[in-house]
Amino acid sequence: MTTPVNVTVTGAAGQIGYALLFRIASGAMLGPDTPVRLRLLEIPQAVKAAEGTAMELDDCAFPLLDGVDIHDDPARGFEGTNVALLVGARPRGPGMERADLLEANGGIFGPQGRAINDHAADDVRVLVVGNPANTNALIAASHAPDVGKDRFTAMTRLDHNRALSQAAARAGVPVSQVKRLTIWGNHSASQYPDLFHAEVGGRPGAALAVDRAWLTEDFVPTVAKRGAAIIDARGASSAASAANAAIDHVRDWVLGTPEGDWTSAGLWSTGAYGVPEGLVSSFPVTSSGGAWDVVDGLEVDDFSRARIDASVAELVEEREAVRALGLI
Ligand code: NAX
Repeated sequence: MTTPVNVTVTGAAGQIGYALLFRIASGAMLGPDTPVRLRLLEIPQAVKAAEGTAMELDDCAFPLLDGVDIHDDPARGFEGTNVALLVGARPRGPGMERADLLEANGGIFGPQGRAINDHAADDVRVLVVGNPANTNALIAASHAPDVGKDRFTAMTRLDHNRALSQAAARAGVPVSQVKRLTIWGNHSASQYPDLFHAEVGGRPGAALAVDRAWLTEDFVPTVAKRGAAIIDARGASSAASAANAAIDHVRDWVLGTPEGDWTSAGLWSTGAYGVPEGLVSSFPVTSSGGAWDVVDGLEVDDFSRARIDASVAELVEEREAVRALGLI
């Protein structure tokens, strides 16, 4: 049997963790030939609940699952980690200011970045799911000076999948016929889902975008505010769809994106499309050979430019705020 891949999941006892772990252990993330060893990282109060989840993992008798360890110490939780899914985060409580939220999360993602730097495997790949995901990824990467910045990513795949589904419904085609959509910017309400380079049911996405009222009053806000709509309907935030998006993100990163298509991921900017260097922003991306590449050469018209710039401006503001708090 090949050596198992070490996968660390933080916030493993939470609702996304519960939707994620069983799929990783079944082989949905790294493929049917790759055994996995799971490391669940939780806060001490949630370790017992994580133990319950580990018992259920045992009870599934997954042939690919080499073992499950539970930790409340990041140094141990990231020991030898090849894939780190940073899901656990501090939610915004009642009356909490944005600076308090950023500070609380800095207290989580700074030490986790440091622990990844010191203890993870050389080929570590990090996906930050916990919100504010882009800025949490920036904080973690900033505390891991020995790890390449391209190893830290933030999840915008759920937004991407939501946009695929909305575009397919509008055009009346199966979701598999929507390609080359892009989420730009921040995983927040300011994100910009871009149809202009997409192909929808064999036709240019621009043909759908011709209906500007639909584009600006329906498509863009429906995708950007979908998280709130789910909370409204379900009484709880997206969990299974978020776990599914995390699986999609890591699978594509490791195994590659399909020929002729691309996806979206929050990456450390090297300045592409005018996004300032050192922000973790969502881009159109392909993956091959285990590395992401930003799709280059796309023409960005004034309509898209204004929306990308607005979301990037929010990321700049978040970076300034965490800088002022001494978190990066
Ligand atoms: P839950 O509150 O159900 O679970 C969070 C878990 O994290 C808890 O078990 C908690 O004990 C644990 N945790 C807290 N601090 C920790 C630490 N320092 N180390 C390890 N574990 C820690 O939240 P859940 O619904 O699972 O959501 C998790 C995060 O995903 C939230 O920040 C949420 O906002 C974010 N989301 C991000 C999405 C994205 O597209 N990027 C979409 C879904 C989701 O909203």
